[in-house]
Amino acid sequence: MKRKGIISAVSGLAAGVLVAAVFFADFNKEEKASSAADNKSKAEKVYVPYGEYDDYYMLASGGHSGQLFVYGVPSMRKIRTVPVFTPDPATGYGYDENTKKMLGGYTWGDFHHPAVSETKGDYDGEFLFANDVGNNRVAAVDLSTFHTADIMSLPNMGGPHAGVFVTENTEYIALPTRFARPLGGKYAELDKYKEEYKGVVSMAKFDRDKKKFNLAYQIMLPPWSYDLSDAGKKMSGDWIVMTTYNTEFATTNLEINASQNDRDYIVLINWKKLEGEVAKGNYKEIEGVKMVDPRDYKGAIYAIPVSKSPHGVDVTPDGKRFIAAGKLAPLMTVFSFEKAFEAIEKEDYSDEKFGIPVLPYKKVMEREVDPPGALGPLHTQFDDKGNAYNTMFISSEVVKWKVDTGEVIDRKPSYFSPGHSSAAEGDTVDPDGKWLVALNKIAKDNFLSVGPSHPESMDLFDISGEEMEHIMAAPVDPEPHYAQIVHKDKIKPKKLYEKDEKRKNAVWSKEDAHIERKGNEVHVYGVALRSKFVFDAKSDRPDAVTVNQGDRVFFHMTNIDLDQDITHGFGINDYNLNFEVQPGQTNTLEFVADQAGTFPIYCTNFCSALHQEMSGYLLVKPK
Ligand code: CUK
Ligand code: CUA
Repeated sequence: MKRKGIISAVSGLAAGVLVAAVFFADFNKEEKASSAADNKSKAEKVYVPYGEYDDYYMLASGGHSGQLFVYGVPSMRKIRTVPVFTPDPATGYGYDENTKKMLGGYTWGDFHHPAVSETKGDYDGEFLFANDVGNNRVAAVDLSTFHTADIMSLPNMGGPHAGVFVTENTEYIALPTRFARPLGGKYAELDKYKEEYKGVVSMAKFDRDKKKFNLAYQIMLPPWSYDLSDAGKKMSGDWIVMTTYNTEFATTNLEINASQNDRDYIVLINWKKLEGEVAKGNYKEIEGVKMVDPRDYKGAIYAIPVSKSPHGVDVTPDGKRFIAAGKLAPLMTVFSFEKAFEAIEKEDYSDEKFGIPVLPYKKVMEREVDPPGALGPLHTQFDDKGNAYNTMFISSEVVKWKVDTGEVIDRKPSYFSPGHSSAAEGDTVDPDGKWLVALNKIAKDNFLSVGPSHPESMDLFDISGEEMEHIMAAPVDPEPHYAQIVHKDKIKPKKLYEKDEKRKNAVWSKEDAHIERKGNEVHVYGVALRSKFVFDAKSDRPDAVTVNQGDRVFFHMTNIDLDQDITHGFGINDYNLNFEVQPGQTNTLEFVADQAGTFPIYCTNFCSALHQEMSGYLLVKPK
């Protein structure tokens, strides 16, 4: 294995030389270890024989593609891209009436953190929630169909980066802001930052039956920045923990100005308490949202000092501790919920910051874990044996250590510069301890070159033994920030959309296909089946539709092939339109026929030997 050019990954950092030395040493060790026999057994570990399945779904955020990437683990085969925040012409997402409305005109999103719905702190596999840092949205993907079910805009936010994470029974989907901003996004000079700008946490609720979000309340916070945070579990289930940076209130040149203080803060918020206050009417309505200031309610918010600019905080599977990863400080800090609750109980605090009581660091902190030479710790994952795993962005490695003692057990390089990692069931009360995927920011020479910019890279580690074993790297489109690895038995996808005779706009037989005209609206109630479209059963050309230029046309199409995987597409030549109907699904395409002429319609999704024949015409009579 040849590994070169790694120094540039850490260039610009004072510690670069030191770091490079540390992991060149590691590479040599690794090179000796990977004999041909080892490689064969590695290949066997990821080989899934034809006819069998991967054990896990990896549900990875698609970063600034706005989409969700579905991978199989351990094979690391990509299975699907599920469109979430961005239109997808292949599936017609953002083209058909329903998804177009859901996207609300946005053509991109920046999806950082997926969170699968939980019951008793365990993934229940029903829904996946997603944040959009780019355009302040939260989405729910229905994991029975892998379709986005709802998207909600979040007012008052400056990028909900620090979510999503869910409380242990998905009571709330929490999304703290990244950038402080005046409420309502109003104009306020940067000189007024401290007074006018606010940090906000959105607390969303999701109704699983109606598949709809509602924004229950928002929590107003100081204008700090927040990074990926977590909800408590079991004994700490009423709490959320959040990291902060920029407690300096810097408004320019953050790279320097937001790193001045040696300590930033972890913020503890009792969501249960705030929920009670909101129920009692103790909130202000701001920009149409119930806004609570937790400083008004004793016991609702506390801060704990932490080494500067932490990037993530994660709660251990037993819910007893929370671990902050330093980013700029080369260490992980283990805090104890028990000790924090004790300090709160005894009112053992005297300091405050921005009106928030500050618990004494020494009393709540259990230990600092500082593996020599390990730099840039970001996020923490867990296994079933009481170990934690931290990705080290700068020294490009994964560090395994014992939560109870802080003892470092193993360190393995990753190729290169991992952000998050994701362990099998790694966010639950019951992690599996089988696989860990490091989500790397830099691929360098891992794959055949595709020019100056490379794909991102994902390293698969086997973490079932005492030592971690690096198994393989797989390329991935930009850019998974985080992923959750869910056991395949927990996700129960549907085979078909059930036939529902009462469904609005649906037509279930060829004979019932018809066209209705109301003024300048033309509604086509059509069916798609192998291998034709039927728009009007009574016509001698049932696959042609004639409208007048300027008409508003609705194609309500139902796929009556109740047969798994027989999806029909629907493209209109020259009209820049395509959508699809999955087996048993009804979908509507709405557009104004502003171009006169003759336009072939064809099925875009290969569906049978006569797929090429599956076509028709849209005739638009000139005015
Ligand atoms: S972030 Cu990108 S690597 Cu948005 Cu959780 Cu840490
Ligand atoms: Cu229907 Cu191709």
